[in-house]
Amino acid sequence: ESEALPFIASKVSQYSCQRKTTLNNCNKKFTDAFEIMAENYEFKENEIFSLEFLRAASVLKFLPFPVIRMKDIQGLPCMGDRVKDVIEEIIEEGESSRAKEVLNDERYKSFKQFTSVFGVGVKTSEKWYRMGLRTLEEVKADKTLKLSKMQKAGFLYYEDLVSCVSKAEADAVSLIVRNTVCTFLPDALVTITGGFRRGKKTGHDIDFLITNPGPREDDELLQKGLLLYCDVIESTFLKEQIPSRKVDAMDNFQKCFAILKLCQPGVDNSSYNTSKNTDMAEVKDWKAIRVDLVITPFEQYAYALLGWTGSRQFGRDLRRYANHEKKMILDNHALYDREKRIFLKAGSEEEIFAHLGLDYVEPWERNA
Ligand code: TTP
Ligand code: MN
Ligand code: MN
Ligand code: MN
Repeated sequence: ESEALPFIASKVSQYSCQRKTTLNNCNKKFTDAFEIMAENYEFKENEIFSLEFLRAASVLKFLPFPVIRMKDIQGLPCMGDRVKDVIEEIIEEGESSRAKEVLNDERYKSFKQFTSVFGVGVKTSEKWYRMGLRTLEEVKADKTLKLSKMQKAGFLYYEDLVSCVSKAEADAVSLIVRNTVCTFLPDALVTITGGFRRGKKTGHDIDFLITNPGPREDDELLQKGLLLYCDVIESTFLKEQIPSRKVDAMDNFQKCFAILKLCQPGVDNSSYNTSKNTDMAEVKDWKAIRVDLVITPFEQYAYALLGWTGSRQFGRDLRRYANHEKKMILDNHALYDREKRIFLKAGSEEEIFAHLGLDYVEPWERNA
């Protein structure tokens, strides 16, 4: 079927859940700069400015043509003055001096390094930066620092974890997770979510959603011997709990931010064998891989699937749309109608979009 409608800028919704955003981004030059700006504001805990650039990036990712003059963005939503300044500079100079300044900024560079470690967020980075630490080498050398269990694992497997996860590795891990889950719960449903479900070819981790139809017997599922590191967070969800209205709502599922040991001599691990390991007798034939495992009750599966598929921006806009346009509250567990004061049940993502009065958006069109 052909959907070649003429493009009308003023008809573009400000909500990415009303747009179809594939991975074909013809404005990468702009969106890369916006994402650097947004990240810098995130490091400064300026959520408003950060979201402004993330929303603008999301709009340009959706545009079916590359922006070449200012006229091209006329009428588009989310194009504030700060955003326009960056666009104008890139059109005129080929690059943004503001984004370049950020990339050369000492604080940004340190935060970028610190947050690349599993278990280190903005708060920890801030603490280390205030102590005068600037590089990961300096952090590692500082024996007075008390690292969390998660951060210790992050440093231990650092090289593996910063290298991207490939689709082939995701498929291999998927087999392992499925087989293991199956020995505990033969009827369980295991689904890859996150970036890989949206069609991405690489990721920083692999996200899994696990649900078991019927009675709940999944309590011991996450203690299963194949994990190098596993921090199990017990479910804190209370029945009939009103969804959270926060922009970046965390959920209360039992989950596990894990590191899995993928033993696979077939997988390309040339990067390990080239460096310092060459003269050692043993060649590393495994790779540490970040895996998020989320266990959901069967009734909440559709909501969890929608939330964990992302993208992050798509999820933010779904919740913002529900809240501001429909007087409903959406999170990874449920959808609550504030006016009718009822929970809206859903057995599939399609039903959730229908509850919200939205056209269905396929996972590969949620790369907002
Ligand atoms: P991520 O795994 O962080 O992101 P991604 O899979 O889109 O991309 P990457 O390749 O970098 O891994 O998160 C996946 C989705 O899960 C994201 O849309 C946000 C959602 N999520 C929650 O809903 N709750 C949580 O607690 C976390 C950590 C993520
Ligand atoms: Mn992911
Ligand atoms: Mn990520
Ligand atoms: Mn994840």
